[in-house]
Amino acid sequence: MSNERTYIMIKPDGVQRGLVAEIIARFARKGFTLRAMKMMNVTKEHAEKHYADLSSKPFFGGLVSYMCSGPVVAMVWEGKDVVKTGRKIIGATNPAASEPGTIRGDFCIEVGRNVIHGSDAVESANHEIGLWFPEGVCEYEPCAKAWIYE
Ligand code: DAT
Ligand code: MG
Repeated sequence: MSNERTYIMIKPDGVQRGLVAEIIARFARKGFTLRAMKMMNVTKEHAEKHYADLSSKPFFGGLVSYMCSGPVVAMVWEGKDVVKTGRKIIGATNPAASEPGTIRGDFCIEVGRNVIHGSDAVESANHEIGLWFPEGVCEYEPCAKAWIYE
């Protein structure tokens, strides 16, 4: 299914460190379609909702305040297997274990400053897209589709 969608977010450290263009380029040049993008400050309540499944973790408070420490860039990307492939492009949660060539492997060092979020499953992607883009995404026909998919 080439219209699978995932929620990708450049975290405050990624924005502050000037990685926005680099990260967008990695998804775009792969052939994925950008369906929505906005820069925004995140409220504590919204960050807590996004990471609700981690609320019992000892790092939850630090994670929420990190997510609220500066603007993020929220995006929806679309394409065949984009959830799974997006996670590969991003790399392992802990940058110490992320392979070189992945975003986390190339651009960060610590798990609490790992520059980017990507949905971990199609169901969580749909949930996160609804949470971050209640206004919906941009529907348009990407002109390069026939050059990317056979
Ligand atoms: P991912 O972001 O790879 O989906 P996750 O959903 O397990 O990872 O955790 C969400 C974020 O929480 C992660 O990007 C960074 C932070 N985090 C996870 N495990 C952590 C840990 N052991 N210590 C500190 N922060 C952690
Ligand atoms: Mg996760």
